[in-house]
Amino acid sequence: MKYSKLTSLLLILAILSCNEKTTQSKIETKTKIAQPSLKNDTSELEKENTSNEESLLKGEFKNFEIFNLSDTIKVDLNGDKILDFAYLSKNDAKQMFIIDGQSKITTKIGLDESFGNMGSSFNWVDSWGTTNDKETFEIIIEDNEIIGDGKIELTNTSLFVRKNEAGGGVITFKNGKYIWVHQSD
Ligand SMILES: [Ca+2]
Repeated sequence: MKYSKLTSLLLILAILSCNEKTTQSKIETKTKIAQPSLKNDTSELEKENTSNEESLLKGEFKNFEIFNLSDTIKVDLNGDKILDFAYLSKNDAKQMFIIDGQSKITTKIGLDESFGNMGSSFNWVDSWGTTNDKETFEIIIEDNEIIGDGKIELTNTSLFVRKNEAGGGVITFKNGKYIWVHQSD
């Protein structure tokens, strides 16, 4: 009698422990969650930014080409039919230089008085490129106030610089030097 009670007790304990194991293994089962790929999203975003930039510029230029800030732009800027090289320095100051294709002389851009305080550094520039438009608009600022606007004739292929949603300007070769045409409020 005593023996049989003990057997029953052991049997009950064995069943209980078995049940516990089953529950535990259910909890331990892990579900794998698929990681969404971010790569496609990023390239879509870049595409969107570029097309936004393009559509904004379409309102300002008839003919233009956007370049990367790290690109050297090879185009004749002074009208002598020899390609010149324009680039932005890689350091934080982002200064602009143009190497004349014929004389190989490097000119630092931004020193002419037409640049005001826009030319000492171009680190504010988000995009730049070239335009072949024959004329462009100019916003005339005096003492930080807009006093008018007008049209400026462009005799050569010119560079433009832009800050997102803030405007910028055009750099064009006129009367023997590179000048600034202001296109921002
Ligand atoms: Ca040239």
